[in-house]
Amino acid sequence: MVDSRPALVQRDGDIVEIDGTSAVAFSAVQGSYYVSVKHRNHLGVMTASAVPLSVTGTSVDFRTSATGTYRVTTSAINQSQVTVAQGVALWGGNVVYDKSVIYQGTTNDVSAIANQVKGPLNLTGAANYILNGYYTGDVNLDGRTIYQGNSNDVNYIYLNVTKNHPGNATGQNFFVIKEQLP
Ligand SMILES: [Ca+2]
Ligand SMILES: [Ca+2]
Repeated sequence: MVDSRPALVQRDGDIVEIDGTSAVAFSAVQGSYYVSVKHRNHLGVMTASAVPLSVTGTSVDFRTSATGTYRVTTSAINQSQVTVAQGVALWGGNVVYDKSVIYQGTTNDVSAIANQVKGPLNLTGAANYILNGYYTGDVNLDGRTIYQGNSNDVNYIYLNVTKNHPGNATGQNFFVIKEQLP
């Protein structure tokens, strides 16, 4: 890694400096680089080839499959992004930040949501308690971590693992979605 920056994802998908408006700037010398983005509870993604970066600014659009992305192998189990209605997106549901989205099995991301919801603010330990705030269990980024009930965050993990991944044709609960970074 040559350089990295903390940045802010805006609601429309733009990634900007943490001042909320400026383009993300790096201090590395002008040249061509692989560009990757990582997120606190999504799987990271990287361009398949080096992108020329200069002071004039370069747009890298990870929302379109036309932007080639790196995959460990071309096997169906290695998918760098999920196909969504708007194009392609980062795989959501990496609540336990370990480069994998897991619905069922060891180090699954679902139990982590339960643990966060059943934390000290939830005095009765209710499974349908709505935990407001900035937590990795908030998979859909609506400001609420929900384990059970309407708009729960677990369902996104379930759908990504069992329905949305081309490498899991039989819809197995224990399929592991792996981050596609070198
Ligand atoms: Ca994980
Ligand atoms: Ca949520």
